[in-house]
Amino acid sequence: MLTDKLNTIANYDNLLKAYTDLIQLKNEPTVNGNGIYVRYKNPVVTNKHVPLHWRFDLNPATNPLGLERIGYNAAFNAGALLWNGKYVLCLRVEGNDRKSFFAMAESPNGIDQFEFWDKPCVIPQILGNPDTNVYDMRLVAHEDGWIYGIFCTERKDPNAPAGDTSAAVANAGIVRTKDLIHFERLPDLISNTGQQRNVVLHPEFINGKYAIYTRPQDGFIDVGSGGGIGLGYIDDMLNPVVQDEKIIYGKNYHTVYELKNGLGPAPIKTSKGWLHLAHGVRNTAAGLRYTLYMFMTDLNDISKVIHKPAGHFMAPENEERVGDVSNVLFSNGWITDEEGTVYIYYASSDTRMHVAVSSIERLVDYVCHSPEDQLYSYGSVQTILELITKNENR
Ligand code: M1P
Repeated sequence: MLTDKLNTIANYDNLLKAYTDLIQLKNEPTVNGNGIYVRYKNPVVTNKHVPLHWRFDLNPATNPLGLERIGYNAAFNAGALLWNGKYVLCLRVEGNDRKSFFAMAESPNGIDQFEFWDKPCVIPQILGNPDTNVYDMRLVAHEDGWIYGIFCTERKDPNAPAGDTSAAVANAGIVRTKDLIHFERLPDLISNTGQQRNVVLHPEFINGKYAIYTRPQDGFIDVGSGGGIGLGYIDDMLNPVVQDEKIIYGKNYHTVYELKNGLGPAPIKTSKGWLHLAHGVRNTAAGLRYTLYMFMTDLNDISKVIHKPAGHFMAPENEERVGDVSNVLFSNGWITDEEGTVYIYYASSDTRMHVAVSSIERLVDYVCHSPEDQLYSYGSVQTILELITKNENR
């Protein structure tokens, strides 16, 4: 049979060549007129980057037809860290079985040649309360000396009515590590709200406490009366009770974060303030639309938003618009290096990872000098007229 010929284990040589070619593929910047960032052409990690030894039984005796034994649907929503001189992503890899898990991939330059480490991450389980699904890791090198990983842990809703096999509860799972290989599981976040997603640890102590950004929500998808980006404080990460949780950046009518929002990676400290990247969600006739937006908080009061440019910073473009959950950009990882270059890792449509490159200087300029949303069309026109007048008088 033709299929037998195609699927023999000899086919492995072809697969290996395709895989090696993919890993070695050079990336290149695309042309972008906004001056704020440059997108790179190729996705940096996809499900095709998953190593062959995670997919195939390579023993011809037990896999004479050379069939793929485990399939992978997507690789997206990665946390990021500069680690031992390498650009490391902690990816959400989703198997064909729909379960997500974490796996590290590293690149020598941050823009291409990302290769998965030999094995996926093993996240210890909480006794008697296993995670059904885990995703969206935020990696933070905290000033206490640990690297924390905060991720979403999802479990079936124990109060779901009989026959409802979809209702779930989301909360923040927490691990810490010194080497990105061995993880210590800490208790899940303890907060007053029903559910939490998009929880991020601030990298520095604030008045001797851990500061944590939250996203309280009433339901699994709908934030309901909750929502917004919250900020609270934790005394001890071994007993992570959130105190004084307050919304610092709420959802707002007729903005790109009208329906819900959530913080992306941990903020970057600059001389002007803390730079934040977040996602905002609005509803459309075609479903939810996720875009990325930025804001800045005060160096002396991290609960105070001091700059918030109007609208999205990045929105899905071209192929980015299509995937498992279309019309979505999501980011939970960025890296800044000693030169002040910023590598913004973002996923498109819950399917693949990309990179856009900017600098602290450009991002601070963008956040501090782009006009704010006036929240009505007349106000937008006034903002445009101000710029036109300024240009006429220059
Ligand atoms: O499908 C889009 C995103 O939806 C969720 O994000 P949020 O809680 O802000 O709606 C997450 O499941 C995220 O992983 C996903 O990319």
